[in-house]
Amino acid sequence: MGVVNVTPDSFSDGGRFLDPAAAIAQAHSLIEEGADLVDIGAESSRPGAAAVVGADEELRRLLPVLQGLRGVPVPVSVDTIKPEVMRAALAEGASMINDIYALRAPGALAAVAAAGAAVCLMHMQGTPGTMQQHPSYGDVVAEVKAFLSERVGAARAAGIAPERIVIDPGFGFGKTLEHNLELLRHLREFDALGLPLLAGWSRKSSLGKLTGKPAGDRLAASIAAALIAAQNGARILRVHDVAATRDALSVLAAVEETR
Ligand code: HH2
Repeated sequence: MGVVNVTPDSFSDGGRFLDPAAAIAQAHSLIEEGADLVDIGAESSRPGAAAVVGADEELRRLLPVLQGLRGVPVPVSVDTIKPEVMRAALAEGASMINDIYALRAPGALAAVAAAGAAVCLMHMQGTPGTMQQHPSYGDVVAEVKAFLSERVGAARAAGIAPERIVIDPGFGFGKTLEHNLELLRHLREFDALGLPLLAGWSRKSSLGKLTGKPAGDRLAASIAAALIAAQNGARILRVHDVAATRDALSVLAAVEETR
């Protein structure tokens, strides 16, 4: 999954793709690099993100990009927490909603169910504004798993078919470096939920803590994390650097084929 942020303030690519033409071009490059789907976001969820963007502004950023991507050969996912944005994006050709709130906003379950769309349900403790202040768990793996299991139940009860659901432990969302590492180590335990797992480590601050490098210099660390996630069962990797991640995955695939 290649990421394009149509935002002024995303932590790693903020401002680069705010212009719709630049965002569309970036999505095309990621597809050429081998992305199997693209994820378009128009509201930053970076830790400490202050102002919540209104639905009008989010749609103003998003819709021209979705219009420009009509007919691309891969599914387009939209990273949003707002039901009205979900409905408009799905009407504009998106086929998946990537929701860091896991469809907890009133009306979100119905918006996805009504369109027959796919969804990624992600775990987050708290909200982006405050989530990194005091992340706290008894057993992070068990708690994230229980949350996702509850959200999958809610999605299924709302009429979303299991074939359309992806789960994500939400690396960096209300989690310390240790929590993120613990989840990565125990990713296989999420197999018990019987759904494809998405992992997003690309350029995240935990990698900055491990390497001492700023977001723009975390490619090697991002690939290492992506590869470990893939080895531990992740089926979708949400990344900014598609070509390099693909190269790493082709080595892993070759090794696994001969096992
Ligand atoms: N991470 C980010 C945003 N959306 N969605 C899922 N499902 N999983 C993730 O790990 C995830 C996500 C944060 O990264 P980015 O989009 O690059 O930054 P920002 O939120 O600042 O736009």
